[in-house]
Amino acid sequence: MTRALIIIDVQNDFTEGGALAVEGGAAVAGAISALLAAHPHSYEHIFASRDWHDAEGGNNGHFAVDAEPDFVDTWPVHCVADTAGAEYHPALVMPESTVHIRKGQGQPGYSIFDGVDDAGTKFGELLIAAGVTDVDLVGLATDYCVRASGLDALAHGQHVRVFTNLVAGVAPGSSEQALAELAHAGAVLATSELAAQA
Ligand code: VGL
Repeated sequence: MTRALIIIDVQNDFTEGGALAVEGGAAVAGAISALLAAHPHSYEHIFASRDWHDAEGGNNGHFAVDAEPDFVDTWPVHCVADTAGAEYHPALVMPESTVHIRKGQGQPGYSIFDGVDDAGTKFGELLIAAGVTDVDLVGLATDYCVRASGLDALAHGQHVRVFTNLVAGVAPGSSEQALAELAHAGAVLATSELAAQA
Protein backbone atom coordinates (compact mmCIF):
# COMPACT_ATOMS: atom_id res chain seq x y z
CA MET A 1 0.00 0.00 0.00
CA THR A 2 1.30 3.43 -0.91
CA ARG A 3 -0.53 6.40 0.48
CA ALA A 4 -0.59 9.97 -0.77
CA LEU A 5 -1.96 13.14 0.74
CA ILE A 6 -3.85 15.26 -1.75
CA ILE A 7 -4.32 18.91 -0.85
CA ILE A 8 -6.97 20.57 -2.99
CA ASP A 9 -6.95 24.29 -3.83
CA VAL A 10 -5.89 25.87 -0.54
CA GLN A 11 -5.48 29.21 -2.30
CA ASN A 12 -5.93 32.83 -1.31
CA ASP A 13 -9.05 33.30 -3.43
CA PHE A 14 -10.81 30.40 -1.66
CA THR A 15 -9.96 31.67 1.82
CA GLU A 16 -11.22 34.60 3.89
CA GLY A 17 -10.72 37.87 2.00
CA GLY A 18 -10.44 36.12 -1.36
CA ALA A 19 -12.60 36.47 -4.48
CA LEU A 20 -14.52 33.26 -3.73
CA ALA A 21 -13.96 32.88 -0.02
CA VAL A 22 -14.95 29.67 1.71
CA GLU A 23 -15.71 30.09 5.40
CA GLY A 24 -13.10 28.24 7.43
CA GLY A 25 -10.66 28.10 4.53
CA ALA A 26 -7.78 29.77 6.36
CA ALA A 27 -8.28 27.48 9.35
CA VAL A 28 -8.06 24.48 7.01
CA ALA A 29 -4.73 25.81 5.68
CA GLY A 30 -3.30 26.00 9.19
CA ALA A 31 -4.69 22.64 10.24
CA ILE A 32 -3.20 20.86 7.20
CA SER A 33 0.19 22.37 8.04
CA ALA A 34 -0.18 21.20 11.64
CA LEU A 35 -0.97 17.68 10.45
CA LEU A 36 2.12 17.62 8.23
CA ALA A 37 4.30 18.96 11.05
CA ALA A 38 2.99 16.38 13.51
CA HIS A 39 3.26 13.44 11.10
CA PRO A 40 6.06 14.22 8.67
CA HIS A 41 6.47 10.57 7.70
CA SER A 42 2.86 9.51 7.23
CA TYR A 43 2.89 10.17 3.49
CA GLU A 44 5.26 8.91 0.85
CA HIS A 45 3.77 11.34 -1.64
CA ILE A 46 2.09 14.71 -1.29
CA PHE A 47 0.28 16.42 -4.14
CA ALA A 48 -1.17 19.93 -3.96
CA SER A 49 -3.44 21.46 -6.58
CA ARG A 50 -4.14 25.01 -7.57
CA ASP A 51 -6.98 26.31 -9.67
CA TRP A 52 -5.14 28.19 -12.43
CA HIS A 53 -7.64 29.90 -14.68
CA ASP A 54 -7.09 32.02 -17.76
CA ALA A 55 -7.69 35.74 -17.32
CA GLU A 56 -9.56 35.91 -20.62
CA GLY A 57 -12.48 33.99 -22.07
CA GLY A 58 -14.44 32.87 -19.01
CA ASN A 59 -12.77 29.45 -18.84
CA ASN A 60 -15.51 27.68 -20.82
CA GLY A 61 -18.43 29.10 -18.88
CA HIS A 62 -16.83 28.87 -15.43
CA PHE A 63 -16.58 32.61 -14.81
CA ALA A 64 -19.79 34.63 -14.86
CA VAL A 65 -19.21 37.06 -17.71
CA ASP A 66 -21.70 39.94 -18.00
CA ALA A 67 -23.99 38.17 -15.52
CA GLU A 68 -24.29 37.45 -11.82
CA PRO A 69 -22.61 34.22 -10.75
CA ASP A 70 -24.98 31.49 -9.50
CA PHE A 71 -22.33 29.97 -7.20
CA VAL A 72 -23.17 26.50 -8.57
CA ASP A 73 -22.03 26.52 -12.19
CA THR A 74 -20.81 30.08 -12.62
CA TRP A 75 -18.46 31.93 -10.32
CA PRO A 76 -16.87 35.27 -9.72
CA VAL A 77 -13.46 35.65 -11.33
CA HIS A 78 -11.04 33.70 -9.11
CA CYS A 79 -7.63 32.02 -9.17
CA VAL A 80 -6.37 33.66 -12.33
CA ALA A 81 -2.94 32.27 -13.26
CA ASP A 82 0.01 34.15 -11.80
CA THR A 83 -2.08 36.38 -9.53
CA ALA A 84 -1.91 36.60 -5.73
CA GLY A 85 -5.38 35.07 -5.51
CA ALA A 86 -4.12 31.89 -7.16
CA GLU A 87 -1.24 31.45 -4.71
CA TYR A 88 -1.39 28.98 -1.87
CA HIS A 89 -2.63 30.44 1.40
CA PRO A 90 0.41 31.56 3.42
CA ALA A 91 -0.54 29.29 6.34
CA LEU A 92 -0.19 26.23 4.13
CA VAL A 93 3.31 24.88 4.72
CA MET A 94 4.26 21.86 2.65
CA PRO A 95 7.45 19.84 2.30
CA GLU A 96 9.89 20.53 -0.56
CA SER A 97 8.97 17.21 -2.11
CA THR A 98 5.34 18.23 -2.69
CA VAL A 99 4.26 17.80 -6.30
CA HIS A 100 2.34 20.83 -7.56
CA ILE A 101 -0.59 20.40 -9.90
CA ARG A 102 -2.29 23.16 -11.86
CA LYS A 103 -5.77 22.82 -13.33
CA GLY A 104 -8.57 24.86 -14.86
CA GLN A 105 -6.60 26.52 -17.65
CA GLY A 106 -9.45 27.57 -19.96
CA GLN A 107 -11.93 25.18 -18.33
CA PRO A 108 -13.81 24.66 -15.05
CA GLY A 109 -11.30 22.00 -13.96
CA TYR A 110 -12.91 21.05 -10.67
CA SER A 111 -11.02 17.77 -10.34
CA ILE A 112 -7.30 17.43 -9.70
CA PHE A 113 -7.43 14.70 -12.36
CA ASP A 114 -7.94 17.53 -14.88
CA GLY A 115 -4.58 18.94 -13.81
CA VAL A 116 -0.93 18.54 -14.76
CA ASP A 117 2.41 19.01 -13.03
CA ASP A 118 5.02 21.58 -14.10
CA ALA A 119 6.22 19.23 -16.85
CA GLY A 120 2.70 18.80 -18.22
CA THR A 121 2.20 15.24 -16.99
CA LYS A 122 -1.37 14.41 -16.04
CA PHE A 123 -2.10 13.89 -12.36
CA GLY A 124 -3.56 10.41 -12.95
CA GLU A 125 -0.34 9.31 -14.64
CA LEU A 126 1.73 10.68 -11.77
CA LEU A 127 -0.33 8.69 -9.27
CA ILE A 128 0.19 5.49 -11.23
CA ALA A 129 3.90 6.17 -11.72
CA ALA A 130 4.27 6.68 -7.96
CA GLY A 131 2.42 3.43 -7.28
CA VAL A 132 -0.15 5.20 -5.15
CA THR A 133 -3.05 3.00 -4.03
CA ASP A 134 -4.55 5.06 -1.22
CA VAL A 135 -5.24 8.77 -1.01
CA ASP A 136 -6.22 11.05 1.84
CA LEU A 137 -8.09 14.08 0.60
CA VAL A 138 -8.16 17.52 2.24
CA GLY A 139 -8.71 21.12 1.15
CA LEU A 140 -11.24 23.36 -0.58
CA ALA A 141 -14.01 23.37 -1.48
CA THR A 142 -15.80 20.31 -0.10
CA ASP A 143 -18.78 20.67 -2.42
CA TYR A 144 -16.86 21.33 -5.66
CA CYS A 145 -13.20 20.51 -6.12
CA VAL A 146 -12.84 18.11 -3.19
CA ARG A 147 -16.01 16.33 -4.30
CA ALA A 148 -14.94 16.06 -7.96
CA SER A 149 -11.40 14.99 -7.06
CA GLY A 150 -12.62 12.33 -4.63
CA LEU A 151 -15.13 10.87 -7.07
CA ASP A 152 -12.45 10.77 -9.78
CA ALA A 153 -9.97 9.11 -7.41
CA LEU A 154 -12.53 6.40 -6.63
CA ALA A 155 -13.20 5.96 -10.35
CA HIS A 156 -9.45 5.51 -10.82
CA GLY A 157 -9.49 2.67 -8.30
CA GLN A 158 -7.93 4.50 -5.39
CA HIS A 159 -8.89 3.85 -1.79
CA VAL A 160 -10.05 7.26 -0.64
CA ARG A 161 -10.32 8.78 2.80
CA VAL A 162 -11.69 12.30 3.22
CA PHE A 163 -10.60 14.09 6.38
CA THR A 164 -13.76 15.96 7.26
CA ASN A 165 -11.97 18.22 9.76
CA LEU A 166 -9.63 19.43 7.01
CA VAL A 167 -12.15 20.46 4.37
CA ALA A 168 -14.43 23.49 4.06
CA GLY A 169 -17.23 24.13 1.59
CA VAL A 170 -19.01 26.89 -0.29
CA ALA A 171 -22.42 26.07 1.29
CA PRO A 172 -23.41 23.77 4.17
CA GLY A 173 -26.15 21.84 2.30
CA SER A 174 -24.10 21.05 -0.78
CA SER A 175 -21.06 20.19 1.37
CA GLU A 176 -23.08 17.69 3.39
CA GLN A 177 -24.47 16.26 0.17
CA ALA A 178 -20.98 16.01 -1.35
CA LEU A 179 -19.66 14.07 1.64
CA ALA A 180 -22.66 11.73 1.50
CA GLU A 181 -22.06 11.19 -2.22
CA LEU A 182 -18.38 10.47 -1.65
CA ALA A 183 -19.22 7.98 1.10
CA HIS A 184 -21.82 6.31 -1.10
CA ALA A 185 -19.25 5.99 -3.89
CA GLY A 186 -16.86 4.25 -1.49
CA ALA A 187 -14.83 6.91 0.29
CA VAL A 188 -14.17 6.61 4.00
CA LEU A 189 -15.13 9.75 5.92
CA ALA A 190 -12.75 10.15 8.82
CA THR A 191 -10.80 12.76 10.73
CA SER A 192 -7.10 13.44 10.40
CA GLU A 193 -6.50 11.56 13.68
CA LEU A 194 -6.24 8.57 11.35
CA ALA A 195 -3.15 10.00 9.66
CA ALA A 196 -1.14 9.04 12.73
CA GLN A 197 -1.87 5.40 11.92
CA ALA A 198 -1.06 5.77 8.24
C1 VGL B 1 -13.93 25.60 -6.63
C2 VGL B 1 -15.84 26.73 -7.07
C3 VGL B 1 -15.33 27.22 -8.24
C4 VGL B 1 -13.16 24.71 -5.72
C5 VGL B 1 -13.38 26.05 -7.80
O1 VGL B 1 -11.93 24.78 -5.65
O2 VGL B 1 -13.82 23.91 -5.04
N1 VGL B 1 -15.15 25.93 -6.29
N2 VGL B 1 -14.09 26.86 -8.59
